[in-house]
Amino acid sequence: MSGTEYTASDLFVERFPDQARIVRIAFTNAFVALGVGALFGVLQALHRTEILRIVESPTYYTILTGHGVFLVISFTIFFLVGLYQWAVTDSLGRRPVDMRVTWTWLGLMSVGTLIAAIAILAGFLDDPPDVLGSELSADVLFTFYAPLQAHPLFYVGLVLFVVGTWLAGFDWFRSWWAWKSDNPGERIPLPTFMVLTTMIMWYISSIGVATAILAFILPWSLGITESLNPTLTRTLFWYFGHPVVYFWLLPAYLLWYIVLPHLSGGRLFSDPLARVVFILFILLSTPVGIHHQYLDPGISEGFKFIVMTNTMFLLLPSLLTAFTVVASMEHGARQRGGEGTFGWLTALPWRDPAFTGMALAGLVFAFGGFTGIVNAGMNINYLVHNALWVPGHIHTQVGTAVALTFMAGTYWLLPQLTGNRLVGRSVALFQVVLWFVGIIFMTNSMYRGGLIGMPRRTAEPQYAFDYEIGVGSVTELDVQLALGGTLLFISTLLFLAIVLLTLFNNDSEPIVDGTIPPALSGPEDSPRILDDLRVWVAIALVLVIFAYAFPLANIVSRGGLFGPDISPFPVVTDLASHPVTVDAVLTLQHGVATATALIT
Ligand code: HEM
Ligand SMILES: [Cu+2]
Repeated sequence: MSGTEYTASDLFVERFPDQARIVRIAFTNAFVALGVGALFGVLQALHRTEILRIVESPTYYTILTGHGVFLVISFTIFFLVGLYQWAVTDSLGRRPVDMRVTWTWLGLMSVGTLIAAIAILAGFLDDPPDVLGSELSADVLFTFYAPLQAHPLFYVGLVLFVVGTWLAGFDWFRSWWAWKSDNPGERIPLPTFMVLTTMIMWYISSIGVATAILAFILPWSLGITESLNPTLTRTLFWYFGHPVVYFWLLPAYLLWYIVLPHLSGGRLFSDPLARVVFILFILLSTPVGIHHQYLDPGISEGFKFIVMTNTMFLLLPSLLTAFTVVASMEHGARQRGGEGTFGWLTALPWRDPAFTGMALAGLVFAFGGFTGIVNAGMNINYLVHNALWVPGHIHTQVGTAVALTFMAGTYWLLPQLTGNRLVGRSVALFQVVLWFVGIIFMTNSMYRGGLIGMPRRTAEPQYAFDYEIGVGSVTELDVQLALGGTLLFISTLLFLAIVLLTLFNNDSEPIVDGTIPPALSGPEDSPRILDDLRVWVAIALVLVIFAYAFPLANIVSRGGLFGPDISPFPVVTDLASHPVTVDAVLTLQHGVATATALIT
């Protein structure tokens, strides 16, 4: 792999001190968000289960908004920009063209986060201050679409943050262009290839949320426009809301493809396959967002059905990844003397927290994948929609596959970014295993609770419901949820403590091998067209137009660009004047009764 012609003792921080500083700052922001998010997480777990309630139930929404936004926007994306800055610099072996650009995007993202965080945290005040003519508040959850409305500053913060990420992508493209003119005809080094393809996907998808905010939600929250079309903003949100999950996931993929094989003692199985996977994400991740709207009125079933089919194709890159990464691990284990059909598993470096964390994260990812298939199916989605099952799925995916991989990756990267030895390797090993155990308890409870109809996003899930449970009891589920959440919180604290102590451990010598061995099957084995990014952008845009032109045209023709005014509560349907609706309801009731009769 070009750009990596240095020996293991040449630490990243020694070769690129300024870039190491950028990565450290980005990681610090990420970890502060992780800490606050985890605290809010455990508060939710204990509140919902009525084990410990330190806030009033209405404040639950402030906590839930903070939990979602700090974790899935600040933690993941700050980690991403840090990791990608490292990956580009390391694999191209060069500094950014202009460091002022680098500092600018880091600054924009940090200021944006701060502004949005202030708007959210104001929710804890009894009497939030008036700013710019309206009360500071942002209890809108991380899916911040209408009819929920936040203070304008919340959206301004988000916009600054996203513009920061766009500029970061530009910075990395610029590094690559500069490298390309020095190395004409060479293949893009794999880590940089992953960064560039991720950013292309991000540009294509984040334009949706930018449009939703700038054209509709922000003017509406500022009082410039009277109303908006909620279906339109929801659809624009989910246009970005599905690909954003791959924005969280692809840095984890980068670590699985680049670092995990090396930690296993071997080499990546196939560089071309990794390239194909990242290109598949450019093509497939955006045209599927409507699968979050199966239950939304105003989008016809036909479009939903097409989207369901597209979604199933997304299994392909994940299955390819599972195959390649496991094959690379097996190769590594056999290099270390592992034998037999399964015996090689014991030859893996299970005492290395970086390895074990990533391997366990990958294992949990498989469960996330299976439950994702359930969510994606139009019919079974109706069963789990808005039930606790969904956070169960979320915590196996971004909450573990991503978060645990990031923590494990940090254990490998931190010594190279600081020049300090990792403090407490065995505590780190315990920490990643504790996360794994915690997530099993918490998501087991969430999945099962969801199946018996426990709602998500509520402080009072027990309110007026009697859950019919086949196995175990509701109390047992509650205990598991609270126990799992507490273990996760302790695990987070341990992680943060290890990171902090390592930062201050500066009279030590790091023991870490930062070189990345070339893949068994290198880029020369793949067609050059894979590196022609313009081709993939063009195809991706065509697919997006196919998937969205008709539904969007439909939504706008019915609800108008700025919509009918929305008055969310209470929604009154005058049944008498809608005989068709009455018919539909009666038919539905009849259908349900028949189905129940058939089952029982
Ligand atoms: C200390 C660890 C954590 C605990 C105890 C925890 C707990 C919870 C609980 C109990 C809920 C359900 C709230 C409800 O629907 O009423 C929830 C929701 C959620 N969690 Fe976590 N969580 C943790 C870590 C994470 C991480 C690391 C991520 C992502 C990186 C994450 C992302 C989310 C998201 C996106 C939701 C849904 C928010 C919404 O519905 O708006 N959580 N969490
Ligand atoms: Cu999705």
